Amino acid sequence: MTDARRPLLLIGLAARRPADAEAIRTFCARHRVPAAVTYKAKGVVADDDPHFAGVFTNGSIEQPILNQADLFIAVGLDPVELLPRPWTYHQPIVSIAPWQVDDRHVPFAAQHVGDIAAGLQELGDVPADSDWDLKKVRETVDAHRDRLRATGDYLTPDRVVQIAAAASRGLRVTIDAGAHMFPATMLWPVAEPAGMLVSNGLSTMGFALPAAIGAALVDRTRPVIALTGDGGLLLCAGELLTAAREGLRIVTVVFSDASLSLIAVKQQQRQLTPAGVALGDVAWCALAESVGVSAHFATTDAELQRALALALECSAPSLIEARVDPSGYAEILRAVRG
Ligand SMILES: Cc1ncc(C[n+]2csc(CCOP(=O)(O)OP(=O)(O)O)c2C)c(N)n1
Ligand SMILES: [Mg+2]
Repeated sequence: MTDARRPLLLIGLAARRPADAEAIRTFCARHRVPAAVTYKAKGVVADDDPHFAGVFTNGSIEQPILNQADLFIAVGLDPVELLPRPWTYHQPIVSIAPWQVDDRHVPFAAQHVGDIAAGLQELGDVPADSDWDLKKVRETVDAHRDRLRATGDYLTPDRVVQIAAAASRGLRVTIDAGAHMFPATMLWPVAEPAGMLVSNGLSTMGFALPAAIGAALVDRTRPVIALTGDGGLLLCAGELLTAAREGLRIVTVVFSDASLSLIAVKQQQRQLTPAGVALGDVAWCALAESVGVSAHFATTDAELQRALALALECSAPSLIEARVDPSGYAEILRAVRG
C-alpha cells in the first residue's frame, strides 16, 4: 500500500453518516486523493469538492478515471450497489466498512470491518501527496457530464435536471427508476450525505414520491424535489393525495414522455419491436389538481423556470409536468453503461 501513488476512494452506501463523510473529506484533502461515489453515496464528497471523481456504478463512463488509479480504497462500498457485471479492474482493492462485505464479485484483498474514520486512520502509510492531477480529474468528470446532455426538439431530460437543480440549491432530491435517472444522478449536485435519495441500482419504480413524503415529514422546513418518470409516478399517483393531505412541501417533477423509456431503449438496442412500453397520454396537471395538488406544465426552459419558481414558493405540494424529448436516452445509456 505504501507504493500506491494514485489511490482512489470508492465511496458507498455504508459511509453516509456525517462523521464518516467528515473523515472521508479530511482524508481526501490530506492525501490529495480523489473519491468516486455510488448513487446512494452522492453528497458524501460533494460534487463541487475538488476531490470529487464522479459517480461509480461498475459501468462504462467512470472507467477512464478508475483506470488511472493504482489502488482502490472502498469505503462503505457494498457490491450490492454495483451493476452485476464482472469486475474487470486489476488494481488491488481494500475495503473499510462497518460490515464484512461479500468478496465474490469484487475481490477485496483485505477488509477493515468497523468504524470508517478509524479505518482511514489506519491507512496512515498512504503518501501525504498523491500523483493525481485533480484538475484533470475534474475535467474528465465534466466531460462525462457533457455526455449526458442531449439535443432535442423541446425540453431535454438534462435541461430539466439542470434547471430544477439551479432553482432548488441545497434542497433534498429523490429520484425514481428509469432513463431520466441517468441525467438526474449525474447532473444534480449534492452537497450533503443523503441529500439525494435513490432506490438501489435501477430497482424500484414508484420510489421518488413516497421517499419525498418521508423526507418532507422528517424536515418540514425545506421543500423536497421528487424527480420521476411518468411510468413510475403512475405506480404511486395516489401518494399525491397523501402529500396534499399532509400539506407537505414537495415539488414532483414528472419527466413526461408517455413511455417506459428505459425499457424502450433496451428493446431498441436489441433490435426488438417496441412492445408494452407506450403509456398513452396522462393529463398530469388535471390528475394532480383533482387531488388538491397545484400543477404546472412546461415544455420549454422558460416555462420550467417559471413553474419551479411558483412551485417552490408554495407551502403545499405541487406537480410540474415537464414534457421531455426522450430521443437522446439511447446515446446516454450507451455512454453510461457501454
Ligand atoms: C416496480 C418496477 N417495475 C418494473 C421495473 C423495471 N423498469 C425499470 S425502469 C422502467 C421504465 C420506467 O419508466 P418511466 O417511469 O416512465 O421512466 P423513463 O424511463 O421513461 O424515464 C421499468 C419498467 C422497475 N424498476 N420497478
Ligand atoms: Mg417515461
